[in-house]
Amino acid sequence: MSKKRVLVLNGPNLNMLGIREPELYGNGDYASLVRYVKKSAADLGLKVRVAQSNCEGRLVSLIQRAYKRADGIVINAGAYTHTSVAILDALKAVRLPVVEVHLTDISSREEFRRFSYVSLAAEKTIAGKGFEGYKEALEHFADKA
Ligand code: DHK
Repeated sequence: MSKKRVLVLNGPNLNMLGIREPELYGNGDYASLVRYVKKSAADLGLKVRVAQSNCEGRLVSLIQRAYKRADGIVINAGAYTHTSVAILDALKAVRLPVVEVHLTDISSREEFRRFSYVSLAAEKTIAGKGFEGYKEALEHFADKA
């Protein structure tokens, strides 16, 4: 059986990990997150593509590109989580299973972070577990037959 292909997508400011608010997001930088995701995927027997963009339209295009090229999407849309109907529509358009990830617990932060458009397209949301949340999201796809 061929390996499942998962697109791991990160939105704005996640490239600033290690620098941005370490008390919230931790000390690990974006390169170490990418390494962690790739290692987790390899351990789970998944084929992974990891991408990051600060631009909403670019994220929409990357989601569209996943159509017929990926079996699932793991997404941390950063601040676009709370604002982007365009990203929600793209996730719905490609009809792929989606797991939403957040490094922090968005339900216990500012009021404006409590609502997530991405959740409306996601099978599962994992928040507040740091890098480990990405591994848990990949496990969701590895567990599926
Ligand atoms: C990342 C961001 O950049 C924020 O805008 C979200 C999310 C939370 C995270 O916890 O990974 O509100």
